[in-house]
Amino acid sequence: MTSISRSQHDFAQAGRLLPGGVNSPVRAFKSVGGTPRFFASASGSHVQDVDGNDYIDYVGSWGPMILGHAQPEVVRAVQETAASGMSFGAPCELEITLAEMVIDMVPSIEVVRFVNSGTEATMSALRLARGFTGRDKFIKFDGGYHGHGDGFLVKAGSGAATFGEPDSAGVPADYAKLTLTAPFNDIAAVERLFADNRGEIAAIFVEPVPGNSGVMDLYSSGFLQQLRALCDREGALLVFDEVMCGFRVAPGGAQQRFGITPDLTCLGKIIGGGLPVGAYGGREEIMRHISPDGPVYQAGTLSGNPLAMRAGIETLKQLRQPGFYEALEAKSARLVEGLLDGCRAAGVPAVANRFGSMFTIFFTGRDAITCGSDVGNHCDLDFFGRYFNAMLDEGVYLAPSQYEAAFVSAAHSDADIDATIAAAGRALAAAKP
Ligand code: KE4
Repeated sequence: MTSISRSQHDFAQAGRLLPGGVNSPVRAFKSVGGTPRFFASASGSHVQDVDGNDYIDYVGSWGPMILGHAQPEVVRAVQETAASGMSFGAPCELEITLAEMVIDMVPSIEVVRFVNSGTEATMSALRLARGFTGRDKFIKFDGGYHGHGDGFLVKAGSGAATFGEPDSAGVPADYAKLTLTAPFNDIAAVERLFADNRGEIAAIFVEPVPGNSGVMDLYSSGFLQQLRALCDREGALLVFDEVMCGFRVAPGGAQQRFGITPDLTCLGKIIGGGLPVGAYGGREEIMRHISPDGPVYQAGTLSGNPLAMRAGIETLKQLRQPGFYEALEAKSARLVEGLLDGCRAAGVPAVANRFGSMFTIFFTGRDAITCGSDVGNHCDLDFFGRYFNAMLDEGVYLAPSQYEAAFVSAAHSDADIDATIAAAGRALAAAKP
């Protein structure tokens, strides 16, 4: 066991200053136990904590660091841009450049608006969908996460066909009622919601590759295609929340990989290359409803700032290099197969869901994990917690929850993959009761 005394000291100090000692809840390790590591530095596929311990990183800041940490060209571009001003609060040409790249890469986007986080992107897209359709209700899925906008912090009401109920204190019950929920891959439940709320549903919000119940597959069952057809029939907008899977599972995101065209797309994470950038975009006739073109208001002090725009531009530039995704695919496939082989060798039942370089290993005896409730009902969360901490001790940094995804970056080497597979074998043995 390596020393983590400085992280322990820092966590105690941070706990006196910040709620839970963190600025985002999942970082507090609540579901896995142990002390969150305070990071001091990161480079490529590795991060270093304040006690000098080194880890192979599969969180990548929850997705943005697809190139690897401190990627030299991105760092140089940010340094250069910062020297000419961090934020203007006025238009700059870098916004045009990044917009052109996003519109060129993401098939359904004709017009785009930059914001500062995935949450801002989804909450703005929801307001836009309501403003464009004149309808107030919308559908999301149990286990889908779209940031912390009030309308999204809602769980299924008692009985799938009733209204949503707040999933957080502070969300008014009357507002949560406008959020309808259904299980992943259950098209009959979605049909029922439309039947019971005819003409009142503005949109369906879905992560086309969900990553917040662990990675889920909504494509193989035809579910995504059925949602598209339902929205066409009912006059609702199909909104792809590609904050996590955008630029991750393909250059044009899940919509390009699956050949399904949403009406609106939400982006974040990778688009900022590690700096705060979110975006939402779609068909011109919809996006022209956004102020100052139209009546739907949305604004932001730091939206489009030159620093964040330049980090995004340099990141997307590198994603577009020939062979980038093919190399990621090969590495990710080898890693996941090696991890599953290790589980079989250790007699630990497990399955994996993977799309490109985002994946989740579920510790379960089921043949497949296909919806959010499967994770709570059929995965061994205690085992995951022991495995997670054993992997930390082995120098491998995973997301501290079975409900999250792991990410492979362009910087992960063959040696990293081999070391991770070997470490997992030892961690599985350590985690067994
Ligand atoms: P942010 O506001 O955190 O930039 O984005 C919210 C968001 C929206 N949509 C999807 C599909 C997302 O995955 C996210 C944020 N993802 C989480 C990871 N599960 C961020 C990590 C955190 O909350 O600390």
